Amino acid sequence: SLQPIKRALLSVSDKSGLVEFGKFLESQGVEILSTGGSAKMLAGAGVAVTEVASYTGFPEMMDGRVKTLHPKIHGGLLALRDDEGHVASMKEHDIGAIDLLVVNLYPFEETVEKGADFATCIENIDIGGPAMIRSSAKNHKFVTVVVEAEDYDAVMTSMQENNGATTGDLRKNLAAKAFARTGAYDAAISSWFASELGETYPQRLNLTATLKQTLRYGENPHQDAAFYVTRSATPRPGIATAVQVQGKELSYNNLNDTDAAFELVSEFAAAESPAVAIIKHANPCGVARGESLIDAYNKALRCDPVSAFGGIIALNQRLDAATAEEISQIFTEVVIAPEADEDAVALLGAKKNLRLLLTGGMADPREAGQIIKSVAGGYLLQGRDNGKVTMDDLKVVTKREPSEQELKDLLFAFTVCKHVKSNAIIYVKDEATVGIGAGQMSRVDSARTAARKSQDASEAAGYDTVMTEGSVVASDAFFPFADGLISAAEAGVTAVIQPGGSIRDDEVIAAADERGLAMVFTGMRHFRH
Ligand code: 93A
Repeated sequence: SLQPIKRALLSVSDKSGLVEFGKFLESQGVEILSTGGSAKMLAGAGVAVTEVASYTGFPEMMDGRVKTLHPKIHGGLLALRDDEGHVASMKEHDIGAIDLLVVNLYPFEETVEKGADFATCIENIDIGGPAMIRSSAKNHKFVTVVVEAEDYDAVMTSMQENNGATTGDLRKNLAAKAFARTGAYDAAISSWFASELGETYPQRLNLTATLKQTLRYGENPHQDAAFYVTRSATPRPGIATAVQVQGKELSYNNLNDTDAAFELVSEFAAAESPAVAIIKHANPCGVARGESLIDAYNKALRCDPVSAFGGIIALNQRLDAATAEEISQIFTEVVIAPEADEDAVALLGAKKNLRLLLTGGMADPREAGQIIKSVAGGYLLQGRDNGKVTMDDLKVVTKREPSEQELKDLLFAFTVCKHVKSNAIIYVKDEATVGIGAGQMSRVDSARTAARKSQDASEAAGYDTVMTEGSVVASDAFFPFADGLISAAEAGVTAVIQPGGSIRDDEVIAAADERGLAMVFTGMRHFRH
């Protein structure tokens, strides 16, 4: 049979709804125990409360570090009411049963998010609260535990319907929620510590995240899916920070592709020049820098307009009306940019199926971070690929030195490589991709695929020559044989960038020299699987 709640302990940092709930409990004849600030607020509103300090006979001490850590509290929460021994102990030590615990914790996460100093963060680690929450949740057979103001209603309803008691189902659900809260709280503390210690390499798995959106389905309609975002004082601008200005709900694939698009375009500093990336199935089908945003967009589109249909477009600068107008000429799923002009927003507003996302800023390509991938029975963890090859890293290995324009294009091509599924082969001319080979199981196939696609696009556009003619090529990892390089040479490239490091480097260099190509080694590869 259900026992009505007779004694409650209320100790909350987030005091919203506290007075109302306290008044309700009082009306039900519940004796209320409470800590410093919570007691003050209740008493101030005319609710009869007993201070925990007077109840235990121990004052709150050490700046509140010790307020509820007392056997009279924990005994009252943990005692099994149907166990003779427990009941005897309660009697012997004058411990009263506490049937309802209402605690929300010191705002540790918010304190970190605000960028507080180390000592302030430490002071905001709640010890007594989680201890009481865990005691109550363990003893949910008898105790109701509430860790969030939003659950006050459910408790009030249950008490009203059950003569002042709660149902076992509710207590069990609240207990599960309580352990989820203390678990997430400790995870937040541990990941904050890890970042304080400068652990950029993922020694620690951080899965602390909040549900942002339940998705209609995953990669396929028969898969469940959801979008979780991590908490951070300085969130990485991108898919998680983006505000959707218009358009229907984003799908799992949209989110994944939009992330890929924005991460890629973030490689290109907005201050240097406008850049645009067009993405399909998480791979780019066109990337370019331009004199203006619209110029960059048109250059990116030229690479593979067939694939760009229904694609996702990412921009590294504020979207203007002219570019928005140009974008709206073909069907596009998503446009993501740091900001947008009002008239650009209005223009895209006419396209009901197009989603416009604004991130509020660009992401730093050099920032450290974690990449988590699930495998059967576990997770694979690595630091994000924040490597970036610069002019200084390049080693010329051929007789011919690359020209200045070639060097610019080579670096551009290698940067794009980083965001293309391996094996990646990228042809570039005038800081625009002109051929992209992605995800083939052999490097030579990627080289050939890119060249063939470029040829198709060139023919369809009615160009006299294939776009790869006079371009440069990048390979995300070394050419294991000369064949990939020879295929690129046949497509008309004049210069090559690749990590180097194959046992057959000599053969590959000789093949480049024979054809008068310039080649540079980066010493760094950019696999992406
Ligand atoms: O400093 S504590 O870890 N030590 C405690 O014994 C303790 N008991 C409750 N923090 C403790 N609390 C927390 O105080 C609660 O979790 C709640 O967040 C807060 C409520 O304090 P007040 O009622 O004084 O505003």
